[in-house]
Amino acid sequence: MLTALLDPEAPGDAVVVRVGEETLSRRELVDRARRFAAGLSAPGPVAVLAEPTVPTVVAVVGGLLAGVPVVPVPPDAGPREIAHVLADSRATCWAGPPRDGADLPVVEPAGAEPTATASTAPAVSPDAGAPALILYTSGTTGDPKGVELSAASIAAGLDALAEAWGWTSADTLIHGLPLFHTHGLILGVLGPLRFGSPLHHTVRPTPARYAAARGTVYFGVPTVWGRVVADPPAARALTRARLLVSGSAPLPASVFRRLHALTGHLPIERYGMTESMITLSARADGERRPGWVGLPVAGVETRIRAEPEDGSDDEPEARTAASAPVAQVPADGESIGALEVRGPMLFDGYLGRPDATAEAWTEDGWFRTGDIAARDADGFHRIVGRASTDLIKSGGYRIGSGEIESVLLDHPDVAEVAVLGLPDADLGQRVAAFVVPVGVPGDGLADELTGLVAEALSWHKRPREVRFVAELPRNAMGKVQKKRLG
Ligand code: MCA
Ligand code: AMP
Repeated sequence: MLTALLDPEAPGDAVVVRVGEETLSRRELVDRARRFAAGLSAPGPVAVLAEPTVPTVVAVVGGLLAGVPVVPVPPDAGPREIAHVLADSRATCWAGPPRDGADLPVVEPAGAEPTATASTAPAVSPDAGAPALILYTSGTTGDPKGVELSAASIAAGLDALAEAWGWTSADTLIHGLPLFHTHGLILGVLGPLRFGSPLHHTVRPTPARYAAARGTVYFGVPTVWGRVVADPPAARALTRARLLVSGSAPLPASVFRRLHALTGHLPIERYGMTESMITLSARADGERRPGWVGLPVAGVETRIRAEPEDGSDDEPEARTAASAPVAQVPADGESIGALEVRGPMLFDGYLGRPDATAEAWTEDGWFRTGDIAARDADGFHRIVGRASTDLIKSGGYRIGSGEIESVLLDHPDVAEVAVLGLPDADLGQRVAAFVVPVGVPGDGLADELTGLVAEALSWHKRPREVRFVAELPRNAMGKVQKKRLG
């Protein structure tokens, strides 16, 4: 499985991965990953606590080498989220420091020094049909779902980006993004390993660390770029880069322009999803336009379905039979509709959720992104927003309002709750909880509710704002109308 992504036989003493102050040559990485793989005792998925460290990189590459699915676990996840991810993925072992909710045999991290008993062969027989990665991502309701990505999809997705961005072994990649998502892990770690371009992970994506790191390609979510332009000396240090790449959420046009003014670079914007990897991007050798996410990358096709204007809050649903022609909006850059994509980098399905998997695809084989978009005559795409208010993007993290609501409803002082994303200058959207309390809310209730979510789910999913309201606005059918809150 690993060989489909990167060649473990490729020699090399040069540093290929640096995380914080710790470095690894290609030879050391492959050696440690092999020893990690040899320490796996069961063929099931390996859960990796995805702290931004060298052992995380070793464990991910080791799992891929063994051919078992790798399940990255957010390091800030609470016991409830960890328990869900481990049970849902049927992970059979745990790599990383102990955590509440992770009651599995621990695979010892492969250290720098080989042990006398170390074998170079993986101890388990890989399941050829198994996914390479299972990434947990939020939906509009319920617990996060496991997105199954094969090595072939990952390789196709990465190669398409290399083509669009001219990404080669001559590049050094800099970023400090989390290692449990597509952006930081697949693009940000597997990408450089596949292309032989050194990676310097800065542990946190701060302007000062980006400025201090010496690279040619920099990755960031819009929050990171917003913080960079708020620190002009740090921004100016990036003048030496070849490409500044933004994704995971909309980059405000003001940040785009400021970045250009401070660094001389027009940022590359690209669009993707956990389920699809990156499907749209500006090109290194092409136009870069503020507010637009570019062209389909190699192998990708898009269509923008005209949607009936029914004012629905829901994700688009199957409204057209396979045989009926799909009405698309005109490619005039203004008309908007539901973005659907197809291409070789798409996921295989949601683990154990055939219902959700089937719903994600049209009957004629296109993936429904759930995003509303427009396209112009040159094929450039603009993302207008999500069809549903129940998926929030905060700091580039995808957060489902349903999972937060269900945690808050467990609190005895909460009668009703509606969670949504409110516009936020730093995070794009901030998670806000509108709570109908039972009786008069106590002084500490807002902090208590915030802490409850941070502890049960993840720190990054906690509401940044809790507002107490007498009632929630509802339509005639009794459905909460979130668009009227805020
Ligand atoms: C952090 N802090 C904590 C904890 N975690 N405190 C207590 N308990 C915790 N568990 C503290 C930090 O130390 C810091 O404190 C403060 O909280 C804020 O931390 P900061 O890192 O600045 O976080 P933030 O402001 O909340 O977040 C901004 C961010 C973050 C760093 C940009 O949102 C981020 O990493 N986003 C990336 C998301 C991403 O990669 N998405 C990709 C999805 P102090 O300030 O005192 O030090 S994949 C995807 O979307 C697709 C495919 C695509 O298109 O890419
Ligand atoms: P995730 O699964 O966490 O990768 O989140 C995917 C969602 O992030 C997409 O469905 C979009 O709503 C949003 N997204 C990703 N990249 C962009 C971008 N460049 N511009 C606007 N939205 C984006």
